[in-house]
Amino acid sequence: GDEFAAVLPIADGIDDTLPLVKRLLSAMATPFVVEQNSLHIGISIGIAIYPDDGARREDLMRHADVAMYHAKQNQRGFAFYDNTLDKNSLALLTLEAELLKALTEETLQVYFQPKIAVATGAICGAEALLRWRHPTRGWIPPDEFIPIAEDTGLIEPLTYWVLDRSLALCRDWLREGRLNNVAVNLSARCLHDEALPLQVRRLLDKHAVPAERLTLEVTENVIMNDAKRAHNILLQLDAMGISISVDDFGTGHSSLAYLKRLPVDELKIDKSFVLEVMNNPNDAAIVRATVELGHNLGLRVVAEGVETEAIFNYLKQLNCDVSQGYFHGRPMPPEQFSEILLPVQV
Ligand code: G
Ligand code: G
Ligand code: MN
Repeated sequence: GDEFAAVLPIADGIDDTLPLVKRLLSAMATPFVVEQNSLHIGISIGIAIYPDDGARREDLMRHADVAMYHAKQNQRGFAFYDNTLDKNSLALLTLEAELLKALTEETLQVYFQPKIAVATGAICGAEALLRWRHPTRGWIPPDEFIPIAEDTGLIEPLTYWVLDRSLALCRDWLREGRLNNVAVNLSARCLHDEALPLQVRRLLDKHAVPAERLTLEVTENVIMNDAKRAHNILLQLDAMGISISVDDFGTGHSSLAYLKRLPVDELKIDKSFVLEVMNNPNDAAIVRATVELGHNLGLRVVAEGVETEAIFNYLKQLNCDVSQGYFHGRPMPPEQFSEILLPVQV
C-alpha cells in the first residue's frame, strides 16, 4: 500500500536517527511535479530502535507501526516508539493474540440495536455493535479491545469482519422489507486505508446489498483529525450511495465551516448530552441547537442514549429524526433482533 520501511543498520540511537528523519521529512515536503501538476504528499514516520524497542524483527516492525500511528496525530510528522505508548504491552500482546483467535473462532459476535423513526415510532434501521465473549474473562467491552485492535493493525480485518457479518445477517431482512438500513462503525484507522471504498464495494456485492442500505458511522474527531485524507475517502463512499453518519457529535471540535462541505448525511448527537437532557438545561440547549443545526445543513439528526419515554417525547417535540437507546431496545443478538422486526409480509 502506501507504507514503506527504512532500515538504518548503522544508526545507534536517537541522535543518529533524527538527522535522517529530518532529511526525509524535508524531502517529502517539496511538492512532486507530475505532468505539470504539483502534488503535495504527507508523510508520517514511526521509529523503533534495536534492541531497546524490540530484539525481533516482528517486534520492531510492530512498534514502528505504533509510533507511526502516533506520528499521524502529533503534527510533527514523526514519533519514536516509547513503551508508554502502549502502557501494558504484555497485556496488549496477549489480548492481540486472543483477538486474532477470536476472529477465526467466532467468539466475536455482532449485536444489533434498533434505530427508531421518531415521527412513526417504527424501526428504521439497526446499528451493528461488536461483542466479544472471551472464553475465560467473559464479556470484554469494545471500548477495551477496539483501541488495541487500532494500535496493532488488527482493526482492518476486524472492521471488514464486522461489515461482512452485518451484511450477511441483515441481507434477508433488507430484502424482505423488514429493515431499511444497517449502520456499521468505522474506526480511525479505516479512514487512512485507501483500499476501504473498494473493500466496502466488494462486500456489498458479495451479499447483493444495495449501497443505499448501508450507513457508515465515523466519530467526529476521526474526521477532523486527518480531514484531508478522510474527506477523500468519504467522497468515494458517498459517490457509491452509502450514508455517512458523524458519530459522537458534540464531543469533538468540528469546524462548522468544514462540516458543511463534507459529504455527510447524518449527525448523531452524543449520548452524553441526551442522557441528562431532561435534568440539565445546558444539555437540553445543546440537543436543541444540534437538531436545528443538522436540519439547517440538510442532515438527518439521530439522538443516541434515549433511555426513557420522557426523552423520546422531548425529541418528538424537537422534530429530531431518529432515536436510539435502551428505551427502544438494547444491543441484542441477531435472533432476538429479528423478533422485534415486522413479520415477513406475505
Ligand atoms: O455498546 P457499546 O459498548 O457497543 O460500544 C462502545 C464503543 O465501541 C462505541 O463507541 C462503539 O462505536 C464502538 N464499537 C462497537 N462496535 C464497533 C465496531 O464494530 N467497530 C468499531 N470501530 N467500533 C465499534
Ligand atoms: O459511539 P457509538 O455511538 O457507536 O456507541 C454506541 C454506544 O452507546 C454503545 O456502547 C451502546 O451500547 C451505547 N448505548 C446505546 N443506547 C444507550 C442508552 O440508552 N444508554 C446508554 N448509557 N448507552 C447506550
Ligand atoms: Mn456508533
